[in-house]
Amino acid sequence: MQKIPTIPSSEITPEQIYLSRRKFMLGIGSLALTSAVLAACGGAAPASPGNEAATPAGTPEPTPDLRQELTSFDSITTYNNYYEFSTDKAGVAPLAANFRTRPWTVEVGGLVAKPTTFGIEDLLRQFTQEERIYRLRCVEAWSMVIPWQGFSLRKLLEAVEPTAAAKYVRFETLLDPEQMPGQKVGWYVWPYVEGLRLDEAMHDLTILATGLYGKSLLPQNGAPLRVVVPWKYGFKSIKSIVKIDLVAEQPTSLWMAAAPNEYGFYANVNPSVNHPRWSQASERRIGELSRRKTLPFNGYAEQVASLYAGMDLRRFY
Ligand SMILES: Nc1nc2c(c(=O)[nH]1)N[C@H]1C(S)=C(S)[C@@H](COP(=O)(O)O)O[C@H]1N2
Ligand SMILES: [Mo]
Repeated sequence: MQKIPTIPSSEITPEQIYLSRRKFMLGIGSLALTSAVLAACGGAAPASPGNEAATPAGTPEPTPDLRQELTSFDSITTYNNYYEFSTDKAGVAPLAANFRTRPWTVEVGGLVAKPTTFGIEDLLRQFTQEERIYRLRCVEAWSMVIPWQGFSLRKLLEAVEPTAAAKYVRFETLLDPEQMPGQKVGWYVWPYVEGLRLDEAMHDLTILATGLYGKSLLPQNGAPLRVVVPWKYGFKSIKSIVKIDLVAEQPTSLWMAAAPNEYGFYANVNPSVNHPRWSQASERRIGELSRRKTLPFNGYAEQVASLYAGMDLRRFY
């Protein structure tokens, strides 16, 4: 009898499992998934297997399909910036391995009509989880392409009904030095804080991520819930969030407090505004040999440039 060659399950990568499941979902016509990919790819129909009919002949070239550029699961989960655990990228995952992500609550309040504390299970149940494949560009000039799952931050904010006085959103990471040894180091003002202008927070590209590559987030990537703002430097995408407040004044982030001349509030990816200590014109894509040119707004200019119309982006960096 002929032996059918099979791949031992230990050799199947998370990427292969993710891609085969995704193909299946496209086959059955998952609407949420398809529209999420459209949003993440700039509005043009992606050329994906089983979906060729979506691009009729004669229409302009579709936006490059980021699915072709996915960074490996291994790199995404072992090369991390998460100063609460370590300033050494390879040291984060081992130190975060036993981080407790259940039970977990997120308190959403401030200038809202309906302040609410959500359990993480409520968020997963109440808001449809979509796939979003985004570039991530760190201010340190390296980048990745990550297939997140999550939901638009806008949906959560709408649920609590911001008042007319709300102009900004302020986010806070868990404060727990027993679990997060980096918080015992006095260089930074803990907890990690980040902020967005309300219209940035309400933009469809801004998500709360709960997973990547079809699996729940691992602690090193900000489990159980983190922000992802793909057109801004990675430090804006705050991890392991416990508090979200609608506020009237521009919040001061951890990085603004630490080095105000180096890290501004906006932090939009901008190849023509250099960091005081290095160029931002190009980047090292993790897993690739040659450098790539950095794109204005990290490749999302078409969707977000209008948010900054009339602003001097050299001054508001
Ligand atoms: N709470 C918290 N969030 C954080 C950070 C951090 O140190 N603490 N690092 C930021 C930086 S600099 C980057 S580049 C991204 C990295 O996300 P990743 O490790 O999931 O790729 O997380 C951001 N969010
Ligand atoms: Mo970063």
